[in-house]
Amino acid sequence: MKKVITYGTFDLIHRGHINILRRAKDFGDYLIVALSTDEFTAGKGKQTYYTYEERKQILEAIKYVDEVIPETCWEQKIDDVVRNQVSVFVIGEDWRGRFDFLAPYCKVVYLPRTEGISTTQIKTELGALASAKKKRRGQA
Ligand code: C2G
Repeated sequence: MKKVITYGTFDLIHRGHINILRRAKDFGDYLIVALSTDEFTAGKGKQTYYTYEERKQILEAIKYVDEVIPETCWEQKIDDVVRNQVSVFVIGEDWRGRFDFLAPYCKVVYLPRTEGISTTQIKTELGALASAKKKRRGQA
């Protein structure tokens, strides 16, 4: 069994996430997603909409995902790769070069991001929608 691993926050799942999960799975036949815990995400300066448990439940419902494990720190990747006998590490090219230290342990792949979509963009646009609605109510 050829195992693949990827890491991320995966908040407010969108087509960019689905694209990288599908393409990561194509490198093997078992995909592990190391999902950033709420604490680790806060350390990345991000505030998630969904909790770790909610984000885990959503990921586990995606057909490309075989297993979800917690990402609690930056230093766990080599251990994750070795312990799970992972063949391929996949992540978006916004991280290009950052994880080359994994090369002695597994293939390291940086994939193009999906343009035009991000969790930040979704939050911003939903916020604008909510404000516009509130304003209309105030004028009604
Ligand atoms: N992604 C993508 N296209 C987008 C948005 C995200 O391909 N439009 C990819 C990212 O490149 C990443 C994955 O989706 O590979 C998850 O993205 P995030 O949830 O933003 O994760 P990130 O904050 O990059 O965390 O240790 C690594 C970190 O945990 C990665």
